[in-house]
Amino acid sequence: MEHTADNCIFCKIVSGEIPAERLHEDDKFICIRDVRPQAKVHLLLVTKRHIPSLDELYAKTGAPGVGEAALEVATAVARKQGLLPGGFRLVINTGGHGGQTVFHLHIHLLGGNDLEGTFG
Ligand code: DGP
Repeated sequence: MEHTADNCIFCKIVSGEIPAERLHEDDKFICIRDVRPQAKVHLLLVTKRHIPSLDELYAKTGAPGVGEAALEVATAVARKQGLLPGGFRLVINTGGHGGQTVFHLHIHLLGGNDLEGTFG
């Protein structure tokens, strides 16, 4: 199936068509809870724009500053959610081999427990 903004679950969450608690919102991102948490705290920082993947961000879309802003916002959210100074992990699955299942750019923010020994 082609991954377009029309059939994108995260676009529907961004637009409000599907309701979700927003732990953060700014002009570029929303932050929501992952429905299948893999850590005590498992959040998703989701771009407001429909950018299908990290590859698309840099190769095609031309959305300047999104990558840099994402790291800054993710760190600020982690701090606000009490994940510091304990620590946290950011993961961006990219493409099928990378384990990406939702083709709308998002960063997994994991923390709240010791993640040593787990990856992704
Ligand atoms: P990835 O495999 O990196 O594409 O991660 C997609 C994540 O999105 C996965 O951990 C489950 C989560 N997810 C899928 N559908 C929904 C949804 O409708 N709402 C929320 N909050 N999370 C979702």
